[in-house]
Amino acid sequence: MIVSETAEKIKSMEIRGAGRIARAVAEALRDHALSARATTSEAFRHEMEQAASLLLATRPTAVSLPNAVHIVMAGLEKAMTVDEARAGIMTRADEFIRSSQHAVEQIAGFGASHIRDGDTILTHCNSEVALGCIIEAHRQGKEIEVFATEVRPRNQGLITIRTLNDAGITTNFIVDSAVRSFINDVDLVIVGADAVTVNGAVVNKIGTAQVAHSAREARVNVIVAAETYKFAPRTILGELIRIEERPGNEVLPDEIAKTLPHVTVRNPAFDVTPAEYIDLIVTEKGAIPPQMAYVIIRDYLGWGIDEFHTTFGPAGFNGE
Ligand code: RUB
Repeated sequence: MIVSETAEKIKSMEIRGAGRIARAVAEALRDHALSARATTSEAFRHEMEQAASLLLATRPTAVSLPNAVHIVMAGLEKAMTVDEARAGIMTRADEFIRSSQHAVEQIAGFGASHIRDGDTILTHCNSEVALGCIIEAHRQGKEIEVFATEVRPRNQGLITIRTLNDAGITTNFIVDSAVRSFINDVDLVIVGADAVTVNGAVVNKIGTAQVAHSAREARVNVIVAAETYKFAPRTILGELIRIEERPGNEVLPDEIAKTLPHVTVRNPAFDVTPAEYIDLIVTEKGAIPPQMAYVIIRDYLGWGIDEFHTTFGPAGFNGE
């Protein structure tokens, strides 16, 4: 798919969910490298950087996006010729896509082992990795039941209940504000992540923090399923994750909004759940307490602070 098409689909949320966004970006950069006409390595690099910038400008919160760009663009390092640069990008993109898919499978296995026979699980939004854990537990023969939220305003819960239904899992569909009413029937909350910061806070779909807060109060464990490339290296430098605020008409139709001149609709797409509300983050490298997020950034993303400055300049690679 061409880069502008992928960028448009990410913006419009036709491609959504942090993992899918990351793989789509890697694929777009690979296809762009394949079709680039540049005849010098400088021109090739310039073309690739322009493509990367377009992709980076689509949605600001899921750190999987700049991380995927960073990982794939590292294929330009040490390349002397256009052919070497092209091969570098394509190899890195293919590797990223393969390892991302593998990570989803590994997390499903690790996550399922935290689900007991007879458990009732609550999930919020539509996370491929969180659902992977639930479906794997069901596949292992555990009797489980799920509560899935609606996820206003974009209703990602509809995708979740379709997936759970197709897997044959007994599911209760509830409005977001019913979480507190049902939390005492729940044994475990499992959600995904768009970003994990160095202090173990998890950025995920708006409402996740309320879910985690209810769970905390009811002594229900909260597990976050997240691939290591959803950890945010630049938070080590003090950078904050930018929370996307989407158009108000996703919440209130324009024709109603225009009759209410004193009302402003606020529509943040994500919120931040503090580390103390999270019991475990399950990654493809194993489960960690959220307080160990730094170790994942250091050991598995393997990015030193110097690299932020040398590869993408002091402003960083996320286009901010
Ligand atoms: C999706 C969302 C998901 C995470 C993790 O938000 O918040 O929980 O991205 O998903 P949106 P996954 O619908 O706005 O993109 O586990 O699939 O990567």
